[in-house]
Amino acid sequence: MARKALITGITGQDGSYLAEFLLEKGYEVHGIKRRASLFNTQRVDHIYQDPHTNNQNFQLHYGDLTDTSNLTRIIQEVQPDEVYNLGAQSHVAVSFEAPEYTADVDGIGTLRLLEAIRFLGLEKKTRFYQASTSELYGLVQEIPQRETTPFYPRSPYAVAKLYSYWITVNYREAYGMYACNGILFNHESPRRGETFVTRKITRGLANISQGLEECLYMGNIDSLRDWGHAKDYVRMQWMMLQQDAAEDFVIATGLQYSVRAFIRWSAAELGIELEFTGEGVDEIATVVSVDNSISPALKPGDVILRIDPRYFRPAEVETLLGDPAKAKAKLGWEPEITAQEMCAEMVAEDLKTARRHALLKEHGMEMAVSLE
Ligand code: NDP
Ligand code: GDR
Repeated sequence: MARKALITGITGQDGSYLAEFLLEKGYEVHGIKRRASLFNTQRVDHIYQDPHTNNQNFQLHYGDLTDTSNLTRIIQEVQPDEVYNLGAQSHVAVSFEAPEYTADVDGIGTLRLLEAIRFLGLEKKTRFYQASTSELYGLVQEIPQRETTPFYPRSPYAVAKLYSYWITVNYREAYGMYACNGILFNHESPRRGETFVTRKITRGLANISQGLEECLYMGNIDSLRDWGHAKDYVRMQWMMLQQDAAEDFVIATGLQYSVRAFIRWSAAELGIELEFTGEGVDEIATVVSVDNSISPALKPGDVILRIDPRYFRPAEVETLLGDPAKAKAKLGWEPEITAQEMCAEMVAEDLKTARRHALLKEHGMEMAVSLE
């Protein structure tokens, strides 16, 4: 019999890659999707199976992490061998605007799942993975950050995730459940949500290169992050549930770059050389030279990036750098895709979309480009 996995957040970036990965491993994959007024399954549509056919190994269930009875019913129906709790209000800046909702979903949602597993008597059968985060380190107490580094969360998102981290540890210790935390540093891909910084940059610059937008407005571009590729990171989520005993692991590349560096790499992929001038909120980026075969809409002297304080956060996490030594030593895990390779892949995908939109525009079929 195929092993069964239940993924919350299956419609998100990680959920979609993890679902692909588990299907390839022969799992029967179940996922929880939220009811929305528009289709919200774009990231998994390519693996979706017509519900009218038999022997499906990929099934979606309507649900929400705020709904205890719904979660309990789905777990009872599925009887999963593994639960991956990836569902979350995952945007740090948004968590300052919706702190209570974020706490409910990202904090209490985890408790609801753990309690459902226990209540149904599955605590010895069902293994549990919690999507913990480098945001727990917040105001960093040690460089680089490892499993033993003290936490100092700096946002409602991180505080909610701190609760989830500890309730996962607590259920492991109190009830002997196989429950573990992956403390994952930032990971990105062409499927990254459009308002996270890397995707905002690759998509924004690709649009600008084709004349679909004029300027990218950014927040703190001095911020430093340890960026990996989501594909490498979901592999590790599965590996963490295949050990003899549950343990928590930091997943990171061990390399750190600034948001400004990511902007430069993205621009370079589009044949654009940028010069940054000015300071603080007056900083701008100007095109120094451009390859018009890639970026036909631009010329030297164009200002394509400005700072907008609306993207500053009430409390910022300035620097994150992970130490993945434990994951390497105990699980043999190492990232295979570099941040620069990932950036190139993201730009290439966003450029394809921007070119399609530009072509439609040229033929009088302009499509509105969503902006934040
Ligand atoms: P995404 O934002 O891409 O996906 C989040 C998923 O959670 C979506 O499927 C979303 O559904 C779902 N979701 C949101 N609210 C609810 C709710 N109330 N009930 C049920 N599902 C809900 O995040 P990622 O894939 O990037 O991240 C996966 C997890 O890993 C998250 O928990 C995130 O906090 C955590 N994490 C992410 C890191 C990263 O760098 N990507 C690093 C460390 C941790 P919908 O599609 O309908 O919005
Ligand atoms: P983060 O990711 O907050 O680290 O959380 P994000 O990409 O949103 O921000 C990274 C850094 O870039 C700075 N920044 C901007 N960020 C956004 N979104 N938009 C901007 O315009 C902008 N300008 C500068 C931010 O201030 C920040 O310093 C992500 C999420 O996936 C979390 O769910 C996850 O837990 C952590 O990564 C690890």
